[in-house]
Amino acid sequence: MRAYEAFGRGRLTAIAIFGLAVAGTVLASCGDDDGGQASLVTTKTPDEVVRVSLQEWAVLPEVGAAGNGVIQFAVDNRGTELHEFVLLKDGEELGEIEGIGPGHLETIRFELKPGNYELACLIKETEDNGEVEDHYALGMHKQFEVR
Ligand SMILES: [Cu+2]
Repeated sequence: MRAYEAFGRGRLTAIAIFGLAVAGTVLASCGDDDGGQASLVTTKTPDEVVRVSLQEWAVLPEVGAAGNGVIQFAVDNRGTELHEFVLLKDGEELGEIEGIGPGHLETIRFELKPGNYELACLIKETEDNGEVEDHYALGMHKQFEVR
């Protein structure tokens, strides 16, 4: 009986901890005023503009860091292949410009908090010979700091 009670309490404790963890997660995401990740893309007036060149096989921002706030990335494909521009944080995609053709310049704005981000091209193409060309693995990614 005693053992059973102990087990019962243990389970309740486990449930309570789980409940707190869930509540904590919910509070954390509610407390983050940006809400969902998609809302990091904005149409607000930029505080800063960062030019980024794409080429085979590199993502080359003209600066490695920017101040927090609204940052506009002006992305220029100087390569000969189709590329894209993706902003990542901890491996999660925060937004992207898909399919930027060679010679094209496109822009995207994000409202960003301080932290370490990554600029990348995530295109994976299967060549005629069956080989997969993975732009990220070939080197198309670069750390970017928001201060
Ligand atoms: Cu690419």
